[in-house]
Amino acid sequence: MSNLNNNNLKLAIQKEGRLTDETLEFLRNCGLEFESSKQRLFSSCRNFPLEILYVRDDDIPDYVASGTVDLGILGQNILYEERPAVKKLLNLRYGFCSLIIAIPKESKVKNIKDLAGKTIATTYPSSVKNFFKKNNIKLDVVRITGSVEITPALGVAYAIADLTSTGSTLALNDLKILTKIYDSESVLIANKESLMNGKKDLLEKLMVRFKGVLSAKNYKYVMMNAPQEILPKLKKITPGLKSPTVAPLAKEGWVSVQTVIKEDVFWETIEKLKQAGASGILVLPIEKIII
Ligand code: PRT
Ligand code: ZN
Repeated sequence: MSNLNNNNLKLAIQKEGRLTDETLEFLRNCGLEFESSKQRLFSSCRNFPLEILYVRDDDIPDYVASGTVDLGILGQNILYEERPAVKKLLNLRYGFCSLIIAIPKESKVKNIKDLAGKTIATTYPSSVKNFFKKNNIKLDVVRITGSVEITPALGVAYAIADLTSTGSTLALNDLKILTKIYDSESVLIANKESLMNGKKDLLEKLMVRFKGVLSAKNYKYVMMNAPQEILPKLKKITPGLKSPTVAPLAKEGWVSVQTVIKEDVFWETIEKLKQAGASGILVLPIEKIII
């Protein structure tokens, strides 16, 4: 790592795993240009003073906490499990999964209380111990590093606590979900010192890019035609981010309106706009929103 420039920001990401592709895509969407290949230990961005280090996800909390790097991207599940002394800056809206407790399909267990005295296998022992402690249930937690889902069939454990996203691994192993411990997604974390010292300005610049791409995901750009007299109604239907741009149309008494709609209320808002009298509605994706 002797080639790293110490004045640059350093970001650790997963070298090869579930979060790698989406993390690289997110960074590129943020306008960062860099080479990435499976052989690399790190790469320098061509257009931003940032070095990207490729490491195992389990090492990211230590690298960030110790200041070896300023920033890291990893699953929130690892933060919940290890509780490193780092600051979470952003949720990145990918890598969604949940830590759940699962039991054999044919099990009669209905409630977590019924697990008292039994054995549960997991890669997340702290999270699991905390969960049962909070619920005042005593049981044995066995730490397993891989293929937790086969432990009930092997007789190693009665139940498991594991991450799941699609649920297909559970189904394949004849397991069913009893309850959820927490939801997780990919997050950006920072070293606490880096937030305060000379790198603060650089970090703020990078955050503008990150937040710009993240907020763009939540909005759509909409263009429509409408009779001028319904403008006040349209403004009420699409409150928010930016006041609408209104331009006259060749057709007498009609205007073109451009505005931004939040993704989570998108379809209901479009319905309301149509009912109010808007027509020719065009929807465009937004690449970035810089506020
Ligand atoms: O080599 P390295 O140590 O870097 O990687 P790793 O093998 O420890 O981690 P990796 O690449 O498997 O996961 C990285 C991160 O992806 C995790 O920390 C989570 O934040 C996130 N993530 C999202 C998941 C899943 N979804 C997921 N489904 N991590 C693991 N799984 C596993 C789960 O453990 C189970 O074995 O996938 C299986 C279940 O998946 P479904 O789709 O069948 O439910
Ligand atoms: Zn790992």
